[in-house]
Amino acid sequence: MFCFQCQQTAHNTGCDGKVGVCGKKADTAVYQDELIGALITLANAAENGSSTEKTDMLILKGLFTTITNVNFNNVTIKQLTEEIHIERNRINSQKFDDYDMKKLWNDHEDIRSLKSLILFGIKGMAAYAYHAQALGKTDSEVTSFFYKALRAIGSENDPEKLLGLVLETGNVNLKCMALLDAANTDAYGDPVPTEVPLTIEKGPFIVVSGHDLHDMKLLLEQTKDKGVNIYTHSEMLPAHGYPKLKAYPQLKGNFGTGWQNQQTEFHNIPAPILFTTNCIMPVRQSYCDRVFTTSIVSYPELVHIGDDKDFTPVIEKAIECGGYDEDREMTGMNGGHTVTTGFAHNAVLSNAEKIISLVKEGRIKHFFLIGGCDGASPSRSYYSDFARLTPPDSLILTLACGKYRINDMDLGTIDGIPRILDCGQCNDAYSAIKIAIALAEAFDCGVNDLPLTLVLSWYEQKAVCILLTLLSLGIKNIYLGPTLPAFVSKGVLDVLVDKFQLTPISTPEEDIKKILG
Ligand code: SF4
Ligand code: SF3
Repeated sequence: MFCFQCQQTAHNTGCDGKVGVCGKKADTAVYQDELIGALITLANAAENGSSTEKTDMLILKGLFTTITNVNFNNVTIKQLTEEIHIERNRINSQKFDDYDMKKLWNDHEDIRSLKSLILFGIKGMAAYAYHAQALGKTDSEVTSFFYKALRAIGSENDPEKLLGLVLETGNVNLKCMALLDAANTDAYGDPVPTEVPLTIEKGPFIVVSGHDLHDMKLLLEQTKDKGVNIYTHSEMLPAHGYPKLKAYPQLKGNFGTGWQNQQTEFHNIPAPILFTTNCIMPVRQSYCDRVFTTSIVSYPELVHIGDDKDFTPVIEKAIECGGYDEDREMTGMNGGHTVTTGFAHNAVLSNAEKIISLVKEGRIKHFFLIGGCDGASPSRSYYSDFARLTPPDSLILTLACGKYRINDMDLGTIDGIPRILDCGQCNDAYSAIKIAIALAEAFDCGVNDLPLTLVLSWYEQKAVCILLTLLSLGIKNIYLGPTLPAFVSKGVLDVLVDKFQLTPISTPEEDIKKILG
């Protein structure tokens, strides 16, 4: 096998043994490559063929399936590849051979690097497009870009053109995140600041992980008056901020911390867990009978909730497990008992005037965005240490699952505004961007002239598309860690450093000193 698409890749060069660091087996990696190869050919076949919404959907599903920690199931991966072949033959009667991904992995390292940025970027974007589609929103520019990018991965070899496509991936992803933002807020309202308990109340409950708010809504509807409580996990935490989800009294709080801690955190809880997207880790024997998957997530031998979204097996399992006998107090990674969320663009910008005057009065001197993906690497303590070192006259925006390193810290308030503001899921980077642009407009300067520093942690491919979005907006001096992507070659890194001053993190002390001068 060969795979180097995520941050924890072996030796920071690539997983090439019998099993990847994430637990993906060699044969699964091969089937995933074959799936992507089939998608590239499908995109080619669509060029002079008659693609339909079904073709578009297969592209989204195919890309999403190969994101890290989404699908470990050879059977469903092979089924999807077969569906793609059938679709290809349906839309174009010409004979095609699947693209061989080994060509890409063995290509010149700069070409491989640029194409990897595009491929991993569109994988992340496909997940966002899929969630938007679940709520009935599509965008033809976003849809057609998947085809264009896949074709380029198969055949474009001009580094300049590929670099242009790398930035275009970021640009189109901004539209895709805007689409998902519109889908989520149209369906469930604009998030409002919300304090979320970490205590698990006694009685049956279900833990819901992943990003899909539509699945969350359907489960809330199906657990109405059933005496089963719902707790968010990982990237589902921001669900608490949405008025139409918040309205369900059984949505009680959040369970657990970063996704990388799930194997210990799920080990003995008396409740089932539902995965709606990444990040599912290899499921241990001690809790495998309690894990359910839905939509694109797939894991051998687990019960999968199909497209009918009948969550009865999960609800029944919750009742069977029974939950705790007494309320169980839990804490976050820093010992806190609650976390807050819901500071998306609407909530923050409704306080814009106050924030602007606090800046003018010198009471807010700097903004940080500390966020992104979490992960197991011990060096990720950088992000919590960094947050602790930020001065009391600074505000911290955070987002995605990396926030679990900091979101239960009590860093105080500035004139009533909490110093840590959770914008939401990784796709809510859209909110952070909107906030930054609004601040730049208020101060009549560019985003790069604001006293704002982005300190990002990355793990999987959604982080890749978000990074590309930030670069496509011309945002400079981003601090990136815990390591630089293995798929960024020396030559491509030089370009990114030169053009955007992309900076690898060093130590929190040194970086803070450098940032605040
Ligand atoms: Fe390795 Fe990451 Fe690929 Fe898993 S997804 S095989 S950990 S590079
Ligand atoms: Fe997290 Fe997996 Fe990336 Fe949506 S859930 S950010 S790592």
